[in-house]
Amino acid sequence: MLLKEKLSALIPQEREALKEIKALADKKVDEVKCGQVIGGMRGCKVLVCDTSYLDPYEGIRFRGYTIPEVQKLLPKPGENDEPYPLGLWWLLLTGEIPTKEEVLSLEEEFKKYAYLPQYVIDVLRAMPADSHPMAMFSTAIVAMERESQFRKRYDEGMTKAEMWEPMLEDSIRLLARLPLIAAYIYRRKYKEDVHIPADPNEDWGGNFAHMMGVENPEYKNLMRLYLILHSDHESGNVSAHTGHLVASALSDVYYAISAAMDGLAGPLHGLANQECLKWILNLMDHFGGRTPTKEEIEKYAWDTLNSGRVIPGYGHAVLRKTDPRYTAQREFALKYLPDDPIFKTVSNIYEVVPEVLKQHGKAKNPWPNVDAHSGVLQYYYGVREFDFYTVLFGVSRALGITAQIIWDRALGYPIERPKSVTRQMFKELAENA
Ligand code: CMX
Repeated sequence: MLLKEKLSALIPQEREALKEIKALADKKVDEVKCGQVIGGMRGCKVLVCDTSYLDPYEGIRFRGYTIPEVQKLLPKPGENDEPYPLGLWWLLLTGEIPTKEEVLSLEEEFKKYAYLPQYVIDVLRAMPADSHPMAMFSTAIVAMERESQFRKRYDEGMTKAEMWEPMLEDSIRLLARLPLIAAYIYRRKYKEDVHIPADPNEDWGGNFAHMMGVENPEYKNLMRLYLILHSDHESGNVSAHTGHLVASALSDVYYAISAAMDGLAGPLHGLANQECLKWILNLMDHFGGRTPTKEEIEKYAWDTLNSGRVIPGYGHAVLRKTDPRYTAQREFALKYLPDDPIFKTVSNIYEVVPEVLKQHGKAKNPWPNVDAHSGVLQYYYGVREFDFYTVLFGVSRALGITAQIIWDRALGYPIERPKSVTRQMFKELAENA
């Protein structure tokens, strides 16, 4: 496999490079303030992640490339299409923009594992009809743990240096199936349990759109874009950090990604896309289904804040400007659905809410994040079941987390184990500092 060959060549160099950092073991890299610990470790530099970096004012760079650069440089199925999401996975893993041939080799490798075993279907069907799609998604993933090559090789006594190989194998097998699992959940829950077989001629991203049942080339493009945008956001966010933490105990990819999905399912993280479209549609309903004026949006936003709720899709723990993932989706909307009334509402909200949040004076970042725009695009193409939206996010996020944890094993990072002290000890530490 071309990707494995590339990684086999890269890993020894990167292990050597890590030795230089290990030699600096006693050097200070950060000072941690009391407020940071009590405040969810905000801003503490305690994680290392090479797949992407999130600059507060510039937004995400995947291996140094901005979103517009990635859109321009990664190979595409056709001239006017968005890139292959698996090209991004190659980039995250290797740091290099792949050739089309390299991406197509990965597409072929994925196709070998792109089937849904009957036992996974049975597990999903056994879950009560009102189970949340994210609970179903996470359950299906962990159910497949029995197939882990990593666990098998661990039981056979593989060395630490070999661990990245079965991690890569498991990741490919899992990622190959995620769109099938997600589409199965979608069609079981919302489309009368009628399922659409994979199309062997489609790429990983296009096939996902096809199996969801939206036969529209624009939606396939949207899906490719979506899968790229939501993939990686360095490693401190809840889902990526959970994946890293769980995998640090040498739990395999199935355990790590299932746990990561449980974190993504929280309304302050990935579930915000579901909450956000709900907020927008409630806002429109409140004004008789029409696009509300900016004054009306302002009042509605204040009502939300005054009732003690957050405005979903706005704010971020790291970002301090409009999320470039929001901007990329806005550009897609301007191209394909400029006159859609919900998109117009999203645009008006963008002109009003940052000012409201500034006046409100609490949120450190009044600007929109990725979740403020993703729902309207799905809704436009007919995917209108909000509680499914986080599953779409999850399929994409698994690209980033698997890339991160394959490298965790390649570099032999240890089990994560920070120190906790009692609240009293912590107070004394701060008082005596
Ligand atoms: N609406 C109202 N209040 C907000 C707010 C928003 N959109 N964003 C932040 N605040 C509030 C916080 O709740 C906090 O209030 P308290 O002091 O009463 O607890 C205060 O402003 C300070 O928060 P912060 O330091 O600016 O933000 P945090 O790093 O604590 O939280 C986030 C970041 C994303 C959880 C928060 O902005 C939020 O709840 N946003 C809405 C939900 C959302 O869009 N989440 C998706 C994020 C992207 C993703 O992970 O998918």
